[in-house]
Amino acid sequence: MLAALVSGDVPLAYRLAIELLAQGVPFDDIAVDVLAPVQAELGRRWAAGDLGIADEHAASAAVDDLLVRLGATAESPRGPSVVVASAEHDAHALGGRVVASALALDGFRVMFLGPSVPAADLGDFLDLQRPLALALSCSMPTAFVAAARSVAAAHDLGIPVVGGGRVLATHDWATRLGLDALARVPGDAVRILRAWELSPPDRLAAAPDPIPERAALAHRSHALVSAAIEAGTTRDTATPALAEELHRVLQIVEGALLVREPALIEEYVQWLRDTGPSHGFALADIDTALAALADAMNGDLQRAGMALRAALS
Ligand code: B12
Repeated sequence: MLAALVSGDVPLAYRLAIELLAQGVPFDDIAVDVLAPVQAELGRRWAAGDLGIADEHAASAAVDDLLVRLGATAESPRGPSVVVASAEHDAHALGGRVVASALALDGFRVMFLGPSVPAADLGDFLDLQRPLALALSCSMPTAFVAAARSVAAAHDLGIPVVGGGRVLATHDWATRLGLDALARVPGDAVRILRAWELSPPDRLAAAPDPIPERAALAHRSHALVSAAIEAGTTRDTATPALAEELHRVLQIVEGALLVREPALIEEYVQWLRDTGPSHGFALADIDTALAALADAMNGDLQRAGMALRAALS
């Protein structure tokens, strides 16, 4: 399957998947035991610098194509409609696509919006479509703040939200993001949504308390990143990519404060240190830039700066 997907041989991957389904292997098992490890292997190769972004995009597009084909084998939908989307700032779409296909195969009418959907636009779409529920995918803590905004947009319309995805499955973030339910695998989402079809949640979950740093982070993030970059990058070619990473670090800091979990910052910094050198950043540049970023977070952002500094030691 890995060889077929990396080389873009979707028809072969499709035949293999159809064969598994015909042998009675549940769709969930194919997604969890076959496609997720394939993608994890791609991730490992990318992190080690052995696979370029274009190779990863090609393989992800092949997986996406495969999932669409599998979802299209469903009969005409009989069930209620469900909107599936990834939160804004989350470019990962395949988890949502798996859920969309699983729901379609179970008879739901699925509207799949793909990656990085801004909460306001999501709200407009939900208002027009009035689905049974929103299934929200979140792969990275960079998208936590946006995910909470997406949940709020659905709740404003009285629409419940089931969440899932790589980062949500690791801890019980559900209550801290205001989700009405958390599903670890697509099959769980199918069961939860079937239960909501019969009896929607009595009360929607409470939203997390907004963090006081929100406005200052929104206004100052560009200036903060510029200050951190000026503090010392030795290779100009790496600057735009490093700036992008620093913006993500700020999103992580904001997300970590929202869900009250400082360890998220440390994990992400470690990830950056581990993978940066194989993507053109000198380790020393990363550390200098992160320390400068933490130093620049003064005034209204003192608490956020302290959280980042603590993660650097
Ligand atoms: C493909 C990929 C990408 C592609 C995504 C393409 C696409 N069309 O989706 C691209 C290139 C865009 C990408 C970008 C980035 N990525 Co990426 N990516 C991956 C990779 C290799 C595979 C993800 C995937 O598709 N998995 C397969 C799907 C099917 O699995 P899944 O998403 O977990 O979904 C399953 C469950 O979680 C669940 N599920 C998912 N959603 C939902 C929703 C509901 C409602 C339910 C019920 C269930 C559910 O069901 C699915 C089936 O079991 C992972 C590595 C990995 N091990 O996962 C890294 C990974 C997630 N990426 C990572 C990173 C860091 C990034 C970048 C920051 C890299 C960069 N510096 O640019 C950017 C972030 C961009 C952004 N703004 O979000 C890290 C995250 C590390 C961390 N600590 O958070 C990972 C883990 C790679 C790594 N090991 O370093 N990435």
